[in-house]
Amino acid sequence: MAKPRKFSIDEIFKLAPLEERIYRHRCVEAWSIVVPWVGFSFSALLNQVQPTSKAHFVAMQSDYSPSEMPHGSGIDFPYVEGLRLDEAMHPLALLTVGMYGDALPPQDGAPVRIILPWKYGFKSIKSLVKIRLVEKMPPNTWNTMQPQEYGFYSNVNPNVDHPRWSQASERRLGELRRRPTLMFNGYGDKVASLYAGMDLKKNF
Ligand SMILES: Nc1nc2c(c(=O)[nH]1)N[C@H]1C(S)=C(S)[C@@H](COP(=O)(O)O)O[C@H]1N2
Ligand SMILES: [Mo]
Repeated sequence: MAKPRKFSIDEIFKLAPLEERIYRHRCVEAWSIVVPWVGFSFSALLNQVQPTSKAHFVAMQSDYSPSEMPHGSGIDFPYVEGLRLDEAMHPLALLTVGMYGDALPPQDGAPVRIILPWKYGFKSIKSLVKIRLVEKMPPNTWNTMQPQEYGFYSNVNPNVDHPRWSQASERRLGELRRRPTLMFNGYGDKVASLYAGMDLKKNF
């Protein structure tokens, strides 16, 4: 990046007008929910630091404060995620500061998280504190732990099953009947071009 810098939370709040965006959220474990988030396109933040021609990927890191956030899930901390730069710059990628018209509560990723509605939920990193622009594909927590089960891209895809369960359908929280899962979680008309020519079974 040509202009690396730190942002205070107040600066982030004022970077761009806050929008309410109602997105479908699909967890890799086949539950789903619809959430009204508050934020603005991630690109507004990334443009501030001016990505150079060497920036091919975005590496993101969550806060790691063991005293404030005790954990026992067995995953490596801090939680990390990554995106290709063009995915991160896509207008649907949301830098998120709120939900249901209010600030994000701690459990949903306060004070800032990313929401990527066409990808499985684990890509939507919570409590984001550090972002780097890098040349090579960065690690992501779930892929590092179980590479056969969780890929880097993790685009919602009803045709590529998880090794231990089907991804063809999902259970919307609060509903009894399962509904069919949609390619790219229903956002294909906007994001499919990012993956033109890619084998999505290999790049799961
Ligand atoms: N830092 C961090 N981000 C994370 C996770 C996590 O454990 N740590 N879990 C992911 C998973 S698996 C999902 S489905 C969503 C859940 O978001 P929610 O807790 O707001 O429902 O957050 C994702 N982001
Ligand atoms: Mo998840």
